[in-house]
Amino acid sequence: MTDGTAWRRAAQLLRHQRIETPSWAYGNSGTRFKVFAQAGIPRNPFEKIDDAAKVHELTGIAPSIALHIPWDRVEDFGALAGYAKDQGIALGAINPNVFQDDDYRLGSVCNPDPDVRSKATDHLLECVEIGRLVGSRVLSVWLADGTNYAGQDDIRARQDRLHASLREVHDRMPSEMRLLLEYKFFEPHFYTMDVPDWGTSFAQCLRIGEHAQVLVDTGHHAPGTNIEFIVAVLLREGRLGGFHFNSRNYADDDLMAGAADPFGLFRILHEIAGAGGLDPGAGIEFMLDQCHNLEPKVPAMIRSVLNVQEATAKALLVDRAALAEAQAGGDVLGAHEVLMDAFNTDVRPLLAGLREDLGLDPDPLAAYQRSGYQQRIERERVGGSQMGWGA
Ligand code: PSV
Ligand code: MN
Repeated sequence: MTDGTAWRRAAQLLRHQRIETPSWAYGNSGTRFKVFAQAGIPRNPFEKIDDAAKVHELTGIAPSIALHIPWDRVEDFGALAGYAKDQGIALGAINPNVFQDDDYRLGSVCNPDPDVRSKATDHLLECVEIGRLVGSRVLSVWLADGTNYAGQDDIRARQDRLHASLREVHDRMPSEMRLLLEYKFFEPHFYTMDVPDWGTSFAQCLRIGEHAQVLVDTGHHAPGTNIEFIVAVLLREGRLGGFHFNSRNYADDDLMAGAADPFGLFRILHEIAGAGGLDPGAGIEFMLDQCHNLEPKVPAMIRSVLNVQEATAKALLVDRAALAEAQAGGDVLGAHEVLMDAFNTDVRPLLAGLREDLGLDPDPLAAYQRSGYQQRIERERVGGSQMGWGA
């Protein structure tokens, strides 16, 4: 049961929610076994922007697209930003890529070879410059660095190298930019990853400087990890920079956010909402990082944005006064029930109403099907080469 006042308060915050979509999710993707090509896939970063703009047009809450460099490299980044603006969106986080070059076999900024470290650091600095050119305030760093065998390299020396590089980058960023350091517990290395977990990222961020924060990719944890606990601690420390939302069944599956475990997504958003992290200006980046291997990309992205929005709406409907009372009284079952009441609320009609208030179609997926956009891109995007993960 939802009382009108609670919903009105929730709706205020939901109007301001912003979810960034990743450029790479619009390209072809697959597994190491097969990439299935789809019709209508973008052939350049401009067409990726068109797709992201469509997602924003229909959802109203996805007004930016993250770039991955060099996958999204163009001659003139100012022109790319101008093009995005004309389509109604902005360019968001800049994701450097220091994992797809032969030089990075033994790592990028943690590589034992100082020349390779310089090359990687230069690329990070180039991404800072691209960010400055396009008006982005986020440098989102994920490193594939690590080792495969005990004794392969010195673990502490690698942490020192990591610090030296990221400190240099941090200190050369414009003051309004933040460096988000993403962690991942495995892959592509299996003995050590240099940033395997939130603790390592947090410790590095503390030493790097005040504009360094942790990025939580929901797919980058061992099964059973309590992600909302990590979120709560980072929020408390003021070092939660943002998210890469996606779903996983096993590991870094990168399925649609909210598909495999909507309750897990809700629990994360409950922690964020409780700490004021949904307030405008809270500075937490809500980004998606996923690939659509079987399903059509644009509607899958719309679905994912809506899934995050639904989880957020439910989190905002938690009766916090009742929860606090139950918690203070040691009422275990009562407290849990307050949370489950919110989770079990069907927020879809409420969100449809919110969209109507904003002048949007109440059902973005149906609107997409009616729009003819899919047919148009399949018709028009012929010739040239389709973009894909890693290109
Ligand atoms: C790595 O698995 C990751 O989550 C990082 O965010 C990358 O930049 C992204 O996926 C794209 O491959
Ligand atoms: Mn990620």
